Amino acid sequence: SSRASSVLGALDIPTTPTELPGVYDGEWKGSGDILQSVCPTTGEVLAHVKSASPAELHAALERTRDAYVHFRSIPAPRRGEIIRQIREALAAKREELGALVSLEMGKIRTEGVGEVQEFVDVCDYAVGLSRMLNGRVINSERPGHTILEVPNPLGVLGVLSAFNFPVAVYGWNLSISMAAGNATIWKPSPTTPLCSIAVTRIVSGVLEKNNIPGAVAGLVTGGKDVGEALVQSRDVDMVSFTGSEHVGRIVGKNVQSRFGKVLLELGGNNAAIIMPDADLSLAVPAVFFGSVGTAGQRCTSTRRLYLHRTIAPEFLARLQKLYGALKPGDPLDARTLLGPLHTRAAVDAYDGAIAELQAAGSQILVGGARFDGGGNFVRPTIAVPAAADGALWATERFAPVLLVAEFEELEQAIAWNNAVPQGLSSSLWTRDVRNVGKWIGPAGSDAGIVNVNVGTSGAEIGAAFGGNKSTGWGRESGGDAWKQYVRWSACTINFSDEAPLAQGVDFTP
Ligand code: UN1
Repeated sequence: SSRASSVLGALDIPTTPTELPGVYDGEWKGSGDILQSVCPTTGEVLAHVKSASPAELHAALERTRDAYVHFRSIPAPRRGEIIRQIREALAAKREELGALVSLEMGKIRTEGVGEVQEFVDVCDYAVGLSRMLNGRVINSERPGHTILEVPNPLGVLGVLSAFNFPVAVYGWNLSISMAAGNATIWKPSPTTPLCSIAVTRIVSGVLEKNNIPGAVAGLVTGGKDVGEALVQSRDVDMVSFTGSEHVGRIVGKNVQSRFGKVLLELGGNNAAIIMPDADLSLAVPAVFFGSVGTAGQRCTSTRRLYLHRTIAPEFLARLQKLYGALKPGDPLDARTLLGPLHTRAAVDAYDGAIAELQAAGSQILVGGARFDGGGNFVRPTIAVPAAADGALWATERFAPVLLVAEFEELEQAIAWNNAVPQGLSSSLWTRDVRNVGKWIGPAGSDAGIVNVNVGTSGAEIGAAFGGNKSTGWGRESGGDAWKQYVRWSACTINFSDEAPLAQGVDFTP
């Protein structure tokens, strides 16, 4: 369609029937299985992408290792300068890349552009970090001795990313990994190959201009077989995986069994708790964005809503009003707030979730059915299950389905917040500082993200991002996340003329 070709044309991506090379390790290639990029809004095939054959994956891994050996010897601030140039190149294509995200993934325009901005932001962070990859000097118990904690580059990072953030999550990993002096090899979701090709073209352009091996930021598109080979390869020192708990469990075990490092970012089943003193004019729109934004397809989407009994009727009336005004539309159209689900399979899963809720006696307040016609559009749904806890609440449904329950005491709501296996994000709405203390303290939310008067989704890059429990405990982007992307050495150095043993041990023969 002309809609698609104008988005693709702006990034010099030819449209079907051309087959695009989907592998980059310094050169573009691809002779493996053909991946189809399908537009979730129209169902049209946007492109055919030639994925990595086993031999190409093998070669790419070798080149990535060589690239690491080259890259680790470049001083970190100089690496930062290259990240700065990547930041500039991405920012220059912010709108075009954002539109591609909307076209291929299906999220709305402002969120597609926002995702590119997230990559730009974390590049800025990584540029600064490149001058702050600091170790420590520790006092030794022995005279004339000093202990250093030294961070060195780790090696090769494998990034396996999900369809829902086809640009930003790679950005978090690549930028920090480059600052740390690693080479990175990316296996994106098989359903968003164009986003990964467009990003890699921009990044590789900068690398090539600076005479840096392209395999510092390699790309291997492909399906399960390519992902498995990456996960099992001893050439990959750390695997950063974003996706389902089911696959994450397999990835985690595999990497662990060869004693590699693994960073998991798995399911979210995030709750918002609304206290009676909350400012509803802020809380209602925040829950609306959290549950319906990205059509409910963020790891951080709001999936559970706990309302204090006294404000529940008013809150629900106001929320339902916002839901009622939502219309599905083309995510490329700047006025659209509700885009499609990413795949037909996701629409089927939505249907299944609604059927499951109904069978368990839940009351459907709004939504409850897909939209007829083309595209993967479904009605955002608010449901009140028969019980306020139990199995229904424990699963992540990757669709705009919000479960609601009422509570009397904050302690009860916190107990429900913590009662699920997942632990990514959580949000409390109150103006009472005593509630805040409970919420962020030892008896508070057990999630990795614990917000107050801020919704569950839409985190900035400054803090480390990630979740606890079955979300996998991984941390990415800001904060201290970089410390996982290096190998640490404890170096005890003796400057003295004697060599005493620690702990006063005497081993004189
Ligand atoms: C994800 O859904 O995998 O906090 C990442 C957020 C975004 C990132 C979400 N900054 O919602």
